[in-house]
Amino acid sequence: MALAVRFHDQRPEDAERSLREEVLAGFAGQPKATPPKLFYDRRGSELFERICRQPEYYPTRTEELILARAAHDIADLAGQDASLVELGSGASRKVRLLLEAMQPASYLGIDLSEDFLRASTQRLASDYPALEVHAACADFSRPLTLPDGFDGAHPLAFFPGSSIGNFDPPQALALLANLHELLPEGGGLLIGVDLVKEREVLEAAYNDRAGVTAAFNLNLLERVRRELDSDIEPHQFVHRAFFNEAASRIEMHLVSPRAQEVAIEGERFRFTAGESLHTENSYKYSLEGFRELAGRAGFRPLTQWTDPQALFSVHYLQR
Ligand code: AVI
Repeated sequence: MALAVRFHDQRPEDAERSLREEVLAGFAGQPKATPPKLFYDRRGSELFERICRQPEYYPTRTEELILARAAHDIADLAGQDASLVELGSGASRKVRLLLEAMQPASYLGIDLSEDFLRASTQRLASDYPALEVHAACADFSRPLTLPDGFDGAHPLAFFPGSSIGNFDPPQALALLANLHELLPEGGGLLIGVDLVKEREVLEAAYNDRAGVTAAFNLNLLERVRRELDSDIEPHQFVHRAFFNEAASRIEMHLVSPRAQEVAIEGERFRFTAGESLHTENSYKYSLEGFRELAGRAGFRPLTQWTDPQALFSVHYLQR
């Protein structure tokens, strides 16, 4: 019989700007842009899971392959008494690879989405009855503290999926510095980072043939229509994703092919023909570029693993 999940509420006071505030500010901006976290309502999270299974979207399966091969080396680096702290998720096969190799006594999942966090940690608790499972509802891009028991025993923080890529470089540096602050001396950060590669491979990953990434992008406008008072017509916009080489990032946009005006919560926004709403950046790093960023945040890059085609990387950074 699994122990109950121990729940820690560390939500910041001003928790989240509402969808309404984010959307109104984003559509009023010049250029128009919204933060990628707005993708992830229930439908958006389901579409993201489907993106991860598309043949063109190499990051998920490649990171899994790397972790499957490196799991025992990772367990050795983390040491016998390591605990595991996962930033986000808890639902993936990836964390199970680590739990099985490391056999930690305790696991802590940190996520801002309470429903998701409760469901995923509960599943881990029933699948690993010997594991002490904790869940912290918190925003790990803000300062936070580890619950008792995690600060002493050399925690290994796990931040998979190249989620770091959705932060602009200054924000990515601040996030890494925050994680450095969170970990005690001797703790580690295991982080998945997508790599720069040929444009064709990158662009195909964000323009899958089944149209799942397009549906994921357009779901943002469906959300605006469902959850806010708006006459916006998602089918009047088209998905566009391309590699901006100078900035080393995939950009996702929703383009208005024609001039149009939309109303949201009583405000009107005009799109000229060809104008877009910029919905996401996904930064791609070189191995050296990422190590340098980690070093600036105070980490010591110990080792990193890639797949044979060098599509993706997993870095072990030491506090
Ligand atoms: C979650 N994040 C790392 C994904 C990425 O690749 O930037 C989100 C995504 N956007 C489109 N496809 C996947």
